[in-house]
Amino acid sequence: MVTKIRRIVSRLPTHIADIKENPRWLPMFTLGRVMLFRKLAWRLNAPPAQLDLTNTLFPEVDTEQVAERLRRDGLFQGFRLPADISSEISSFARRTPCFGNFDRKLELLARDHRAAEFATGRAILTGHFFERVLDCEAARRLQQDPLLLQIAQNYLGGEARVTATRLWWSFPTERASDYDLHFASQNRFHFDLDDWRMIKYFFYIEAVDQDSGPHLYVLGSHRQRLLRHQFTLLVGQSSEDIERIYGREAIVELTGAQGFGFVEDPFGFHTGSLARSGPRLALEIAFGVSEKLHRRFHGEPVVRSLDC
Ligand SMILES: O=C(O)CCC(=O)C(=O)O
Repeated sequence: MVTKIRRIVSRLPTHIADIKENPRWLPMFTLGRVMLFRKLAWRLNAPPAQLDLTNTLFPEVDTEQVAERLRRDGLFQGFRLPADISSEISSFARRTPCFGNFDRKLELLARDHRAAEFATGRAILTGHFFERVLDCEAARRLQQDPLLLQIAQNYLGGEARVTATRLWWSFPTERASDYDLHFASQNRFHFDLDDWRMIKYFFYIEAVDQDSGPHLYVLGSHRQRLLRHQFTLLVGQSSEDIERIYGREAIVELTGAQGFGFVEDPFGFHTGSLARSGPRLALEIAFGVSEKLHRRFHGEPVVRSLDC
C-alpha cells in the first residue's frame, strides 16, 4: 500500500505539468479509465479520409483487416519494414548517443552501456533518443507513412494524428529494482492513459527473441475491464492478477526478426520485459485524437519537480 501511494505521489508533478500544458487532459485522465466514458468518446469519431497509399512502405498490408483485428483483439502483428529502412535506423542508433533511464544528464552510446552502469553505479534499463530520432530520415519516413495513418483513421476516426515517436534501447541489466522496472515499463503490466482513443505501432529495428525484452500484450483486454481496474488510481496491475483474469493463453509474447512490426490499442494491458541476453532496439509511433503533449512526444514519461 505504501509503495502504491509513493508511486501515485511521485507521478503528481507529471500530471500537473500535463494539465498545465493542456487542461483538456484532466477529464481524459480522470474519466478515461472508465469503460462507460470511453465508449462515449468512441462515438464522437469523424469518418476516416481515403488517403493516397501509393508511397507506403507496406503495400501488402490490408488496412481494413488490421482495423478489424484491433477491434477484436486490440493487436495486429505482421508488419515488415524494408531491410534498408531498419538498417538505416539501426546504424543511426548505434552511432548516436542516447539518454539512459530518461535522464538527459546521462548520455551514452549503446556500446558503452556496461561501462556507464559501472561508472554511475546504477542500473540503466533504457536509452532514449528523444527528439534526436527525427535526425534519422528513415524514422521520419516511417512516421509519415500514409498506410499507418490510414489504419489509425479507420480505427480511431478521422481525427487521428501522430502523437508520439520514440526510438529507444532496452538494455540487459542485473541490477533492476522494482522502481526501475515500473519506470521503464518492463515486467509490469499496465494500460496507457494518454488519450481517449489511441494506437501504438512498434517496430523491432533489430531481431527480438524471448531473451531480448519482448513486448507482451493481453488480447481483448482493451474492451473488457473489471470494475476495480476501472475505478483505480493506478494503471499498473500485477502479472498474477492479469493471468487470473484474462488467462495465460490471452498473453501474447511478441518476438520477431529485424523489421518485424505490430500495432496495438494500448488501453489493453501490455508491458515490455527486461532484456536478459542482449539489448532491444524499438521504434514506437503513436496515433491519438487529442492535441499532443510536447514532453511525451518523444517518450519522456515524467517530470521530476513541480516547477515545470
Ligand atoms: O518496452 C515495451 O515494449 C513497452 C512499452 C510500453 O509499455 C508503452 O509504450 O506503453
